[in-house]
Amino acid sequence: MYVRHALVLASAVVALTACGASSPEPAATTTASAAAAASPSATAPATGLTITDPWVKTTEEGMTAAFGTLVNNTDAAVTITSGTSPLSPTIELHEVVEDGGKMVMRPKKGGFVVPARGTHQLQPGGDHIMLMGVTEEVKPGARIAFTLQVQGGEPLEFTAIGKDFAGGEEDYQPGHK
Ligand SMILES: [Cu+2]
Repeated sequence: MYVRHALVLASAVVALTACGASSPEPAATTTASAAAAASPSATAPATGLTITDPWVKTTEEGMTAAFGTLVNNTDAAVTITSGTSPLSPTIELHEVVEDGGKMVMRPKKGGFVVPARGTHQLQPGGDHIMLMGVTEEVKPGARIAFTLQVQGGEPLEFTAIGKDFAGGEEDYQPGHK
């Protein structure tokens, strides 16, 4: 299970680096960090903000979420205030918090803050980009465009890859069970 998970992530990075290649090469010899460093398509030079391994949980319709690791290469904190994607007319920046003994998700006040020279994880069970009204099925390997608005900086544009996330339904949207 772990091995398969790692391979899927590595394939996503290769797909980004290849910039449109229809069939990603096996990624066994490519480390995630090396691929990310060589991936200008995921970089917003004006802010020095990048995202590594961006992915979207596969779904037929309705709600899903996007994840990845935001990386701030500058000496100042960067705040992401909103996001857009052709996949969903409504997108929110969510966090998962404990409320009365159960975990619920809600819009994150102030957005996502990526510390100077630091990272901010978007992952199942934690902060995530919430797609509220998915308009078409997301299949494994799908390429979904996103734009994140950055306070006082250029938007970050990237392509997230559709990925199955088995057994994580309750973790990823705990408030909707
Ligand atoms: Cu959510």
